[in-house]
Amino acid sequence: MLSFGLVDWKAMITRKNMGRASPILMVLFTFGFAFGTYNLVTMVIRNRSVRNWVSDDSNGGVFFDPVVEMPENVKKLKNSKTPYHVALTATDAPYSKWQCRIMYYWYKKKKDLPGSEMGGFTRILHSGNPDELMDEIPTMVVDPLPAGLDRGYIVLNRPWAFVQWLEKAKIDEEYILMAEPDHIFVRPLPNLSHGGMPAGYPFFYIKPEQNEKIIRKFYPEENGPVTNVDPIGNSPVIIRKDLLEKIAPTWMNVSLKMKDDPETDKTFGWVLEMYAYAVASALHGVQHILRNDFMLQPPWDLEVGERFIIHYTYGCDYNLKGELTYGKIGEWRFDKRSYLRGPPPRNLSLPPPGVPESVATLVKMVNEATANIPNWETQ
Ligand SMILES: *[C@@H]1O[C@H](CO)[C@@H](O)[C@H](O)[C@H]1NC(C)=O
Ligand SMILES: *[C@@H]1O[C@H](CO)[C@@H](O)[C@H](O)[C@H]1NC(C)=O
Ligand SMILES: CC(=O)N[C@H]1CO[C@H](CO)[C@@H](O)[C@@H]1O
Repeated sequence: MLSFGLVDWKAMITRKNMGRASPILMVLFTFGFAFGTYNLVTMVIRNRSVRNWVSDDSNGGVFFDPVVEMPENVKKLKNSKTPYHVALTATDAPYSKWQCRIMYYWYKKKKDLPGSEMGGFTRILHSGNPDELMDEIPTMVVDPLPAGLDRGYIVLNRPWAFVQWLEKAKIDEEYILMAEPDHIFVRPLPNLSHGGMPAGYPFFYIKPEQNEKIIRKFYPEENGPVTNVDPIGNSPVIIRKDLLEKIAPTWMNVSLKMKDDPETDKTFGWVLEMYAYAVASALHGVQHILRNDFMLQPPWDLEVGERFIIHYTYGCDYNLKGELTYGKIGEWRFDKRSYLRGPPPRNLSLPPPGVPESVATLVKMVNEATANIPNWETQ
């Protein structure tokens, strides 16, 4: 047991108590294995368990975290949570404001529940000027891109907003969650990242492999296979701050270059800035743990289940029989785009019977927030 000549790490993933046979007090040993471009993994054997230990990334690389349990002393560390800062990029448009207010309401409600590793909260307001919500939501004002640079594609301001915030703000937490106004915390969200490996949500429409020709313009072959580019956007992502500090300026450059290239602009359209983040992180050798349970997207996901965030980007249209009429205005509907100029009214009607639980939960959560936020309809 002591002398692992060749360690089968795959077996370790599934076997938690490999050390049971030998009552060793404490043996530390280190070994490395080549796993693509992954770094060394250091293992700790303590008493009856073989466990993984630290995966540290000082070179911007990616780690693998093969084993399940941790020794007692590390468990204590783990129990002392690793909070992340919630960073919400936003504008001062009415449409952005009401979503931020609901978002922040649910952050406050879930923050201190068991399982949550949420730390502080900042709305990064990238319109350049304070707005009426400064007292309601912790906010830092940053500059928008110089006039004309975003070419009407407002989300190009996001990477620039992160660059400025990371430079200017004093952030207590070591990790950051990049969030968006149309996110509702439906369950307390733990820190899903693992050391140097951030966690992201795989979007079905982000397909680097199917866009190899375009990706290669920004991620040349010498960097590695196109599969290194994750099928994600910048949000939601939980990432270590020092990694985001490296990625954010590249993300900004890549998004501007992509916008400048007509073929890329046309092909990627409104998801261009998501691809830009995926490419920028790959350029820094950072890959993400892909967590399907990070979010749910009504009406496509029918139940909340074990997921953490409701992302209400899609319109929910149903007839009174509870049948989805996607793309066609429903007899009952909830669509954030119905409220471009101001907040939805309080107490929206609940969906008819037969509509999925995810949609009903979304509307109930919107209603709860709007009922409890003072001066809801005046902002
Ligand atoms: C971004 O682009 C500018 C201008 O081309 C360049 O000076 C800068 O070094 C680039 N930064 C990064 C991080 O790529
Ligand atoms: C909300 O609307 C329903 C009808 O859709 C009504 O029965 C209920 O009293 C309203 N609740 C509040 C708090 O206004
Ligand atoms: C619940 C959970 O996975 N928490 C993680 C938060 O971040 C730390 C640091 O990477 C991890 O070790 C925890 O496992």
